[in-house]
Amino acid sequence: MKDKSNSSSAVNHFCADELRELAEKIKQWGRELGFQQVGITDTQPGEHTEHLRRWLDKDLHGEMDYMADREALRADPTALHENTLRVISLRMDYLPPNVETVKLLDHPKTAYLSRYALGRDYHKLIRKRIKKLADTIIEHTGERSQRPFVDSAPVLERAFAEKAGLGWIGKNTMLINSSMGSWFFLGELFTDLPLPIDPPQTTKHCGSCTACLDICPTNAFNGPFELDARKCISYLTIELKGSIPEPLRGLIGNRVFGCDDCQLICPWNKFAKPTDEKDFSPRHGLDHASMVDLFLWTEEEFEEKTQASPIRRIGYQRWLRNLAVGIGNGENSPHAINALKSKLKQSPLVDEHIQWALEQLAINR
Ligand code: B12
Repeated sequence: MKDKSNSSSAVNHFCADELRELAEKIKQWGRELGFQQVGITDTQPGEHTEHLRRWLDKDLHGEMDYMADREALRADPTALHENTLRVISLRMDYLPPNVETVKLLDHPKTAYLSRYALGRDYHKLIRKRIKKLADTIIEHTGERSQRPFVDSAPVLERAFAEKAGLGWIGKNTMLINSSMGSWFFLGELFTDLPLPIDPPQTTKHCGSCTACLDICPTNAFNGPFELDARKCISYLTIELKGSIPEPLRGLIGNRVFGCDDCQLICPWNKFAKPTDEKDFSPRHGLDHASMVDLFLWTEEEFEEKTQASPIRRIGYQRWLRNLAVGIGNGENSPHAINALKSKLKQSPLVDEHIQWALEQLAINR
């Protein structure tokens, strides 16, 4: 079904039936590439640009300047990629089978790393797969104007996923799917193909439930649908470059990289199905590692063991910062105290959090 004119600018030489057939094929190709759900929508993020503007006005994005810098691109996909007529939104589940979750929270010795970060980095995998989908579309339609995106691009991913029918945005701001919960990543393919649009998810199924808002260890939700990222443990352990505000350190518990609490408590996640995507399987025993053992990694070990992992992004100093806080919230033992002392003189940032941890352990003797 080659585009008879074969030039990306002339995008509509397909009749409605051909486009409908193509849309079904694209969803099939997406599933064959490991995406559990594929939806198609237009390029209008609608009310979400106002929600974003209000969120930025309240500085709820903290140090995430990238959320403000490219606000205009987030509001208009055609400004991000010319000729874009449709956003193809794709869901990839990531919860590894047989990993502990709730039981690990606030454990005095064992580290809790958010379940999305136990295996290989999803950005590379998802971008590669969406690129493959784009190439398959070109094989069938001729040259196209298309571009894959995942996470770090200025795209309101959850807004488009909700509009493409993949689920609804819950009170914890996660996209939730009634048959899968929220344990999945999102990605997009911007395309110049005028494909038929799928019906949006218009109903939210949170009802009167506020479990996610109530369970948040740092009380980071100002209310339904509004997260103060500056208080979110995921932000504090991943995005924040400097010192973790002291009043929040004790609330972090053993959550040393990201946080899943507002997902773990969500009743819709009882329907979550484990992924068979090998890349997301835990590596280096990260799903049940002791905080002291992880803290004692040398910089070389950190570099080696976090290769192609989402963890690599925070760097060794922030890794030690997070673990010092976790150990400070944990069990007082000569082993923990010696480990903390062994990493002094790393950097002012790490020293500050080690000193805090030693004080906590002394207090909680
Ligand atoms: C910045 C960011 C963060 C920040 C801020 C989170 C946030 N809520 O904005 C931090 C670092 C805290 C973070 C944490 C996490 N993140 Co994050 N993050 C992003 C990123 C890059 C941008 C999100 C964004 O646009 N925020 C802007 C604000 C304004 O949006 P918002 O808070 O979601 O608010 C929206 C809703 O409230 C919505 N809304 C809907 N209905 C209503 C009704 C009303 C009345 C109102 C007011 C608003 C409203 O309007 C707002 C705009 O859409 C996206 C990738 C992307 N490009 O989209 C990934 C992304 C959202 N993150 C993701 C994940 C997995 C996580 C973590 C689970 C990781 C972890 N385990 O630590 C946590 C979850 C924390 C949480 N509850 O959100 C996934 C989510 C997948 C899913 N199922 O939803 C994404 C999509 C990445 C990906 N490609 O898979 N993240």
